[in-house]
Amino acid sequence: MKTLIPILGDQLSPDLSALAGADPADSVLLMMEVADETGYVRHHRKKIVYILSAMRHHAAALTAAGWTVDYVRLDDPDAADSFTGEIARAIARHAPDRIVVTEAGEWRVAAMLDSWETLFGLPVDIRADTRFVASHADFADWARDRASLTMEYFYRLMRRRTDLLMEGDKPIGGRWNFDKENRKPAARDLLMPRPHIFPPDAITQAVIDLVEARFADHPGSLDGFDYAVTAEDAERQAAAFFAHALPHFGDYEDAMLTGERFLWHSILSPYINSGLLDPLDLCRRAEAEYRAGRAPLNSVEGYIRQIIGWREFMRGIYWREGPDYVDRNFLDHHRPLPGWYWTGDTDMHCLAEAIGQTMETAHAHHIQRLMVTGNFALLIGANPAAVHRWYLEVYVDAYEWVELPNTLGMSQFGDGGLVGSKPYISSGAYIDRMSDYCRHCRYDVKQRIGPDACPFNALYWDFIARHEDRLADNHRMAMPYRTWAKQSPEAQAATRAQAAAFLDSLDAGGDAGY
Ligand code: FAD
Ligand code: DLZ
Ligand code: SF4
Repeated sequence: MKTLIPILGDQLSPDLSALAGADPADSVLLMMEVADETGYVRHHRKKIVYILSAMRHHAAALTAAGWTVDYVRLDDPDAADSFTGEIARAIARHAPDRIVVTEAGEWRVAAMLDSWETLFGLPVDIRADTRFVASHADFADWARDRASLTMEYFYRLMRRRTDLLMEGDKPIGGRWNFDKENRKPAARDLLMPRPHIFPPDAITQAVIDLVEARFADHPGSLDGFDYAVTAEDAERQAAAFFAHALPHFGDYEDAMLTGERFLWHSILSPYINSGLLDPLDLCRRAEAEYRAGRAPLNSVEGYIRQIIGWREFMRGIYWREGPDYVDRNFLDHHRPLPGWYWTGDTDMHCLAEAIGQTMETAHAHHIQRLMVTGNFALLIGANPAAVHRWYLEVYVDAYEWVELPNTLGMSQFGDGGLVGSKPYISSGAYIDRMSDYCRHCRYDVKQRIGPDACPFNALYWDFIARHEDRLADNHRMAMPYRTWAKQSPEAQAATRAQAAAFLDSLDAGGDAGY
């Protein structure tokens, strides 16, 4: 029976479920570069280069392994614009008896896969994506009848299921979570780990040329592309992470430093999300580092929690909440993002750093995403759908299933507390504690009022005051509401006037309006 096996751009794994049991002699693997995928948002140009180059390298690896791969390039003159259009063309070329495909990573593409059986009159076997620990049904079972969905409890289930960092039924070290130990600011250190640099080979260079010619209107620099685009190179970065960065991963997970883009992070998310690396394998290797005494428990537990906890939890939320999750806007926020979110051209040093590096590299680490760009967007009342589109555009690791719950849920509180139990907001004091940004900034983080005051300060209290109706009952917000209530009416009015002037200036196109 001749089988057509489409492999989507985030399915670059040798042990993909669609390939299980397939006979290379009787199967055609179809990989498609299509305009719908490169254009459904204005992806950062490095993100497009990474995905298309990784796809081309993966096709070569599959061919070398004995598969027949039919690869459609974006500049193929007969190319269709969509996955469905390419399937129609491939059916005409290969006359398959059936299609076998691994389920898509997002609602938009899942709907396409669901339409193929009727559209083409062929059996279509859509298989579960076995690269995740929890299936959709597992998450639904866990979530059913719970009053609230707390990641920590889901994480414990994942620990038990994978047996990671377990001693029988008990967590190693007597606790499930060592996050309290993981909030240290970092000092600059000449021995800090540096991620590997993978200069473009001929395949990547051809993609860079293509992207330069076709995507001039997309954001992001193409200069200095140095991501891994093969499983072997991604593995080199993983090995470097375990050897040099994992031991301090926990301590400095939330730290930020001017000019230091990577700190002790793994920089593996693009490779995990597109399939070049296996997340569970990485977790087992992290555990082995702990058991061999080469990495402390707070680091290893923290790393494993991000993957089998947060990553799996976000996917569960995405599929459970449905395609209209994207429309939620609990706080009724409607402001557009300032234009400088695409340039980093602002006097606020923390934002200039996070956005500048994002435009240059298509990467920023978690706390920059959450407590700098996300925090600011939330404080100014940016439309969560617009914030979501920005994150989906600019990060090399961004696919809707993981980006949307992180952005709309965790960062923008758009779901009213499903992912996070309170809004992730802070004044400048948090950024000052966790970074050296404020020392390099033209604003004074200690001031709330006046021309030199850090904008985060007045915006923070203005947010608190603005949302009293919606948030005052949240017991995790009790402290800021008590503190706000203790301030004199004059102080409150001055703070709100300061915030209003800033927001007016933002709406007028500036970043500070004093
Ligand atoms: P590390 O700090 O080394 O963490 C280890 C791994 O844990 C990561 O590689 C990643 O696979 C996983 N991880 C960590 N935190 C999360 C999380 N919150 N959700 C899911 N996985 C997590 N991550 C994405 O992979 N794609 C996204 O589109 C994405 N969008 C985000 C948007 C916002 C607003 C926020 C706050 C976070 C987002 N994240 C996203 C999560 C996180 O920021 C990135 O996974 C991380 O920065 C990737 O860098 P790293 O590989 O060096 O991670
Ligand atoms: C993100 C992306 C881009 C930019 N381009 C392609 C592409 O040309 N071909 C492809 O197969 N996949 C691409 N992708 C990734 C897909 O959007 C991803 O596989 C879906 O989001 C999965 O649901
Ligand atoms: Fe950011 Fe305020 Fe610090 Fe400047 S002073 S870096 S704006 S937090």
